[in-house]
Order: sequence, then structure tokens, then C-alpha cells
Amino acid sequence: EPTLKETFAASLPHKIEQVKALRAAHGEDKLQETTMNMVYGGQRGMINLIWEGSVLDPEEGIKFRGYSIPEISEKLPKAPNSSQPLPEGMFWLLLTGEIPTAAQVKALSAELHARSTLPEHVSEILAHTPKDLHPMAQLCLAVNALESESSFAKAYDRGLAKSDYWQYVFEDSLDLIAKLPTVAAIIYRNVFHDGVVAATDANLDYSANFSKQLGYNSEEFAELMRMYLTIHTDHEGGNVSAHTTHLVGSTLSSPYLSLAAGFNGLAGPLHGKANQEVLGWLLKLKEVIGANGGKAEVEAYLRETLSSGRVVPGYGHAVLRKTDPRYSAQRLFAQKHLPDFPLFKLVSQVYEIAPKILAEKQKIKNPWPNVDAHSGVLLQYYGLTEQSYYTVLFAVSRAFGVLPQLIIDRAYGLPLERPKSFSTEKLAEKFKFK
Ligand code: NMX
Ligand code: MLT
Repeated sequence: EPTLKETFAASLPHKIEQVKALRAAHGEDKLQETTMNMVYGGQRGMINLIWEGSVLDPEEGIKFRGYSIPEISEKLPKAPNSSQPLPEGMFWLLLTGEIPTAAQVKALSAELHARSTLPEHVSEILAHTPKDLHPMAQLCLAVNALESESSFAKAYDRGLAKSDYWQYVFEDSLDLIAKLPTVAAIIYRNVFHDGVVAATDANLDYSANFSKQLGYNSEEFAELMRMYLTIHTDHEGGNVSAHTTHLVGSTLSSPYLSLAAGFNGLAGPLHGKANQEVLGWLLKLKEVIGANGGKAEVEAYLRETLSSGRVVPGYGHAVLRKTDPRYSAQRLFAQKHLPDFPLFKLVSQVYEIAPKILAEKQKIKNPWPNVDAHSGVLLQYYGLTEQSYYTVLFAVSRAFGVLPQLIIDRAYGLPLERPKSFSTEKLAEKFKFK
């Protein structure tokens, strides 16, 4: 059966032709009107990127190459006795648009394993990093330091034809994904445990191996990781981590530097760090309402969060207008594996109450929960209680979504990203506004 690189290369001429024909037919047609509010308002609703892996529907949520989360759970290959899809298969799907066979995913897992060794200087940098430096800052440091391994950067320095860029970006992307679990596990074990990381195990799938390196050996935790790493991969192109990776990549910075830039964006509390924020917010809620807290206490806590000018973490979204299906997938997992866990019950209670309270504030466009409202509680149940680490897990998954697009960007020959900006004076002048 063809490998991932062969499958992608075979699909490329047709895709490039399709893009060419579409642009020839409609290249000068208007896509939409843009307004000044869009420019001042964080570009909400402005279509300004090509992103092949996924498209986000405000009502239905994310579709990966056209497949919903329940559909990918059904169609993507699974580990033996597992009911969760393998994220390796998701990488294949996001890059090629095709569902791989079980044998193809197995071969990809093996290839990732073979590429997983870290250069010594990266482990050394992490060993000398202060333990109180946030795990996301450590991750960004390590991914930047991995740049030494970039075959794209080396080939570019030697002199590389534009038509060959993607091949090297592909190699770097696979290497990066292969090395991330060890990097992430070193950070976890250094900061919170004994600094000892288990050797990679070639007999395990990516998620089971990562779980083991983190120090969690149960099959149920590996199941959680398979789901977690699959659903956090991709959320179309406009989110900050995806957009940033793509933007920096357009300068022909290597995949290492581009991904690190994306991770820096993921580290913000309005983006990936919301999963850490949610846990802190929930634990405080638990403390405030005590053992017998009911609806009224939860409502009061929500109102107090809002009236103090803070956001309710894990709720709201720039595009979504309904419950995030990634939240629903995690809720299903919790209902199956930890239905009586008190913190899950609290998450469910907040779900019953928060949308109504948030909807009272007219300015909040989406009162429903997003992916981050649920992920922490699952990790808490299995003993991974260190909240400041949670965004690192999100990051490992996000690499599976943003790197396929980086390969596609270079395969399509997309140019340097460089939109036009205006000053307020210039805008006022345009509208003859005094
Ligand atoms: N709690 C309180 N206020 C909110 C919330 C919330 N959960 N969501 C939106 N708002 C406010 C928002 O701060 C803004 O206020 P202001 O005009 O005073 O600046 C107003 O409502 C309008 O915002 P929206 O247009 O509804 O949302 P926007 O697209 O600007 O922002 C988020 C989207 C996700 C940044 C926002 O909903 C939020 O801050 N949520 C909490 C943080 C969070 O869960 N982030 C994770 C998102 C998912 N991810 O992984 O990245
Ligand atoms: C994401 O997964 O990137 C978040 O839901 C944020 C977004 O899509 O804007």
C-alpha cells in the first residue's frame, strides 16, 4: 500500500489543477464585502485564508475533511480493543483528504517511532530550565531548539527549488510530530516528577506511547489520549495557533520555528490556555460552594465572575454558536468512564446553568461551552492534576492539524502573507470623516 508521502504526492497534481482552474474561472470574483468593523474587530467573519484540513460551521462545529467527530470516530483506524480513533490516522486524513487503512496507520506509527530521537542539546536545555517557567514557554523553547534538525532549513541554505519545498517540509513535519511526545514528557517529568522519562516503545501506538512516557500506564488513559489528541488537532485556519503557524511559515521559516510561533499563540488564556484557566475556575467554584452547593451558588459564582470583568473560561467562541462537538465528545467519554466523578458532576452542573447566565449579556455572541470547558476534568480523574501542563497536551495535538497545512501551503506554492493595513487617520480620510 502507498505510504503517506506517496499518497499525498499522487493527489497533488489534481489538487493544483483544481486550484488553478477555480482561480481561472473565479479569481477576480468578490468573495464577500468587508467592513471597517471587521478590521477593528479581530477580522471576525472575514474569509482571508485557505485551509484544507477542516472547516468550522457555527452551528454544527468542526468537520475534518468533511467528516464530523462521530464520523471520524467510526471511520478512522483504531488500536486493538480500542473504541477511539488513532491521531496518526487523523494526520493522514488532514493531509490527504483520504481515510487511511489500518495497515497504513500502523506503518505511519512505526515511522514516527523511528524518527523520535531527540538531539542531546534539547534535553539539556530543558534540564537547565527553571521549573517555574510555564510548561508552554518550555515547550516553545524546546521546539525552537529542535530547529537544528530542520532538513528544510538545511536544504534551503544549500539552494532549493520552490517545487521541492514541500518534500522537506513534509520530512520536518513528521520528525516534529515524532519528537513532540518525548519533549512534552520531559517537561512534565522534570517539572512535576522525578525527571525520568520512559524510553519510547515501538510496540505501542503514538498515544499509548506518549501516555507511558508521561508516566500513565493504564489502557483507559491511553484511550483518553487517543481521543484528546484526535479532537484537538484542527479547527480550521483562523484560530491563532493555526493562523500563526501558517503566517510564519509563509516567510519560509522552518516548520520548527513556524510551529513554535503557533504554540506561543496557543499559550494565551483566550486560546489554548483556557483549559488551564477552566480548571482553576472550577476548583475555586468547588471551594466557594462547598459540599452542598446548589444551583443558586453556581449562578452567583458565574455572576460574580462576570461582574468582576473577567471571562468565564471554556465558554464562548469566535465562530461557534452552539455547544462545541469536541465538548460533547468529551462529555460522552466522561459519561462512559467517570460518571460519578464529583468534578464531572460539577462540570455538568455548570453546563446546565452557565449558558442561560451568559446569554443574559447581549454582547456575548455564544453562551455555549467550547473544547476547553471539559478537557481538564478528564485529566484530573486519571491523576494528571497539574493544570499548568494542560495546554502542552493541546499543543501536541495541534501539531497534527497545522503541519499538514504547512506542507500543503508549500506544495501549492502559496506566497508570503502580507495583508494591507490602514491607520485610523487613513480610514477617516477615506470616508471624509472629520
Ligand atoms: N465570559 C465573559 N465574557 C465573554 C465570554 C465569556 N466566556 N465570551 C465572550 N465574552 C465577551 C467578550 O470578552 C467581549 O467583551 P468586550 O466587548 O467587553 O470585549 C464580548 O463578550 C463579545 O465577545 P464575542 O464576540 O462573543 O467573542 P469573541 O469572538 O471576541 O471571543 C473568545 C471569543 C473565545 C475569546 C471568548 O468567548 C472568551 O474569552 N471565552 C473565554 C475564554 C475561552 O474559553 N477561550 C478558549 C476558546 C477555545 N480555544 O481553545 O481557543
Ligand atoms: C481552537 O481549537 O483553535 C479554538 O476553538 C479556537 C478557535 O477556533 O478560534
